[in-house]
Amino acid sequence: MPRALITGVTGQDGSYLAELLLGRGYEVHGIVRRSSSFHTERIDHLYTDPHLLGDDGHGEPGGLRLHYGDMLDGTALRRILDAAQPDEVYNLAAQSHVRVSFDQSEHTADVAGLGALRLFEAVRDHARAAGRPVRVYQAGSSEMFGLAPAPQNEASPFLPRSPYAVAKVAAHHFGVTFREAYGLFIANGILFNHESPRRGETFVTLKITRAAARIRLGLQDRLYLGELDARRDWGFAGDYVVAMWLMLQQPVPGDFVVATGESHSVREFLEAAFGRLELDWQAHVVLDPRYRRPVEIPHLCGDSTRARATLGWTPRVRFAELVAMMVDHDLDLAQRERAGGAPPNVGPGSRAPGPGRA
Ligand code: NAP
Ligand code: F7E
Repeated sequence: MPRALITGVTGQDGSYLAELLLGRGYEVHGIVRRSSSFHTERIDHLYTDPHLLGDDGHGEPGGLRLHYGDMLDGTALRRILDAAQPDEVYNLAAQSHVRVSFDQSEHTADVAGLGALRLFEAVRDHARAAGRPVRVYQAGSSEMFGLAPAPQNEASPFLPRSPYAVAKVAAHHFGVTFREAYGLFIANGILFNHESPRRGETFVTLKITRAAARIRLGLQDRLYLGELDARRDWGFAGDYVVAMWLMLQQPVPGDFVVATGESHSVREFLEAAFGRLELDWQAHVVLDPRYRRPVEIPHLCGDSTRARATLGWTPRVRFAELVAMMVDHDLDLAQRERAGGAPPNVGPGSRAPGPGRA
């Protein structure tokens, strides 16, 4: 039975990837940060309390197993590698919000940049000590391209425009360096924006679909947003984790752009999402400078020719279907909220803007 370790398993991509790997017969190990409150909603449906299985720590292989750890703690990463003995490691952990990375630049660089280095060093030592190969996926981002003209592919320059993007560029180069210096199998995915009903609430897509659904049901009236003209290449997270897995099944490691090849502005996303609910977004959206970044990236649109040719990967969900999936999910959520009588001031854009609502 193959074993995989996922950092960032509690995030959007971590949950889809864990589902994919469990479905393919992997034993999946995930790293969870200690928190004062539960934050495992995205993977609760995949996890069985070992006590219910009669597991004394030496139970049957398989399933999802969770370990406390943090990308800031190299010792813990090494112990987790020893405990999990993974064949494949997926490094998805990051402070992944671009706007927040301007507020928490050192932390973002530590987790997303140095964190990757800590993990690669730990994998290098673990693989040597265990005497077997370990394949690593590094979650790179289209943000690394920054101002490089669209469409961006593997040959485009990295011109990052945020602390987040700079940290991801560093992680990318750590990966290439460790591949060349030590012969480690490290594949760098360069993924363009990918969304789903499990997206974090402060990313623009889910912020819009959540608000549109609540406005439709009279649970809120306004949605506060920043830049509306920026264009992004939005795909479905469930499709993108397949590309991650395929990268680790190749005979040699490489770097791959993963994208739909279609870009839309935030304005177009608003039109599609509100339009599905027969609402006029212009009657509800209020521009709020606090949601703008100090510098913006105007246009990201990926050319994933290499991934399509080499991995045989292709995105199944296109823009209109993605928007519909998210709006329909959030409408169902809002209907349940209304039925439960939750207070009307709960939801993105209607709460007092705070650090968590960026
Ligand atoms: P996400 O939903 O924000 O999840 C990030 C994960 O990282 C969460 O599990 C989070 O744990 C964990 N994490 C944060 N800080 C950590 C730390 N110090 N130690 C250990 N874990 C930590 O992000 P996502 O959308 O799933 O994206 C997955 C990865 O792909 C990220 O690295 C992101 O930067 C990258 N990426 C995403 C996109 C996209 O469009 N989604 C595109 C390109 C690249 P908590 O639950 O405890 O916060
Ligand atoms: O912003 C604009 C914002 O925060 C998209 C992360 O997964 O994808 C994501 O980064 C656009 C930007 O995603 C609001 O200025 C307007 O132009 O949803 P976002 P992102 O910054 O593209 C990349 C590939 C990653 O790697 C990242 O980890 O929408 N925008 N008004 C807004 N954005 C937010 N969040 N909130 C607003 O109110």
